Amino acid sequence: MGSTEDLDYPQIIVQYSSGFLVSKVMFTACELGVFDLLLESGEPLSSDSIAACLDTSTTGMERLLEACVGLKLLAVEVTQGGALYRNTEISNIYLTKSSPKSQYHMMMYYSNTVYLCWQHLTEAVREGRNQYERTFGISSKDPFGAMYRSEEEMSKFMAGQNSVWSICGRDVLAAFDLSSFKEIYDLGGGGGALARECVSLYPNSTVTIYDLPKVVQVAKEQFVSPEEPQISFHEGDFFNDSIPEAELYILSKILHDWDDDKCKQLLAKVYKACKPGGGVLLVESLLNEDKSGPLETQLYSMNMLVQTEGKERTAAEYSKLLEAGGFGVIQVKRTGKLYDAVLGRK
Ligand code: ASE
Repeated sequence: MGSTEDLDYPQIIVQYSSGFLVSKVMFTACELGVFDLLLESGEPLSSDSIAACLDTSTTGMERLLEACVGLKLLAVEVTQGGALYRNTEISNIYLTKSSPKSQYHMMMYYSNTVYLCWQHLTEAVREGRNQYERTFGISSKDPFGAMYRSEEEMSKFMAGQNSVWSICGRDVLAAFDLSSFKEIYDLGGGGGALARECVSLYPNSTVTIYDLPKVVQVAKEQFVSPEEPQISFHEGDFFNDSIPEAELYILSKILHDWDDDKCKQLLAKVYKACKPGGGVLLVESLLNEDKSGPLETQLYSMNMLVQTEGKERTAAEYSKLLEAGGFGVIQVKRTGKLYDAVLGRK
């Protein structure tokens, strides 16, 4: 590692310049099914046999595998017959499709949607708004109309969002003792992975996923089985339709999609619907109060610029929004992972 004082060889500039190359190598290996093949094969494979199984060029596959070794996503063993590749533990757990903690669908969403929007980051900064029109030729007036422009796109987004809860869901739900809340609504709960974590952690709770009718339809078809009796659905648009009474409302990665006015409007509506003694749980990635980090959250905030009408916020900013909506006794818990929890009480 070059120190920050080493101005003759600026290590961090070199590293940052190739950051997107790193992402693309990982996305491509996922998309081609390299990690799935190596998991299924149960033994190390040569680049030629991987290329043959996955129907790619040998020269391209060899280079992809070498780069994955450099990234520690694969391990190589050089034998007399040539190089043999196998998954590392981390790729077995997180990059294979079938693993319970798989981040595969998030990778695919980043690679095929987020990455395309980021081509127009410069314009997003100049204009201060999302880049759906430039990227996909569709109106960006309604960001979720654009994000859900086809059932396939919507399903990919839902699968991607679901995958993060397999690594962060427990922590955000255990940040506060929510066991006194029996009737819970997950507003914008999408594919239901957070709802599933919630009923597993709080066996006496029921969670209703409140989302747009077309989202609920796909959630029922692809993500939540009728054999999960503690999870049910409510079709609606939380800005324009009524919100039923409940004890706890979860707003997970919802406020970061919207500007302050829309957030206040939604929180006031949730406050009205909420039972006395009830509350609202915000699940968001919190910026430091001086906005000096965490880097991941700063980058997510840039992504909100490119894809939505929102931004990532500090705990104080979320507290202000909650207070404007009517909520009091606001508590903040940082989890040390990607997503944190803020609880407001009525
Ligand atoms: C949203 C979350 C995401 C809206 C659009 C999004 C994510 C990607 N695109 O509510 C997940 C968080 N990841 C990033 C890069 O922001």
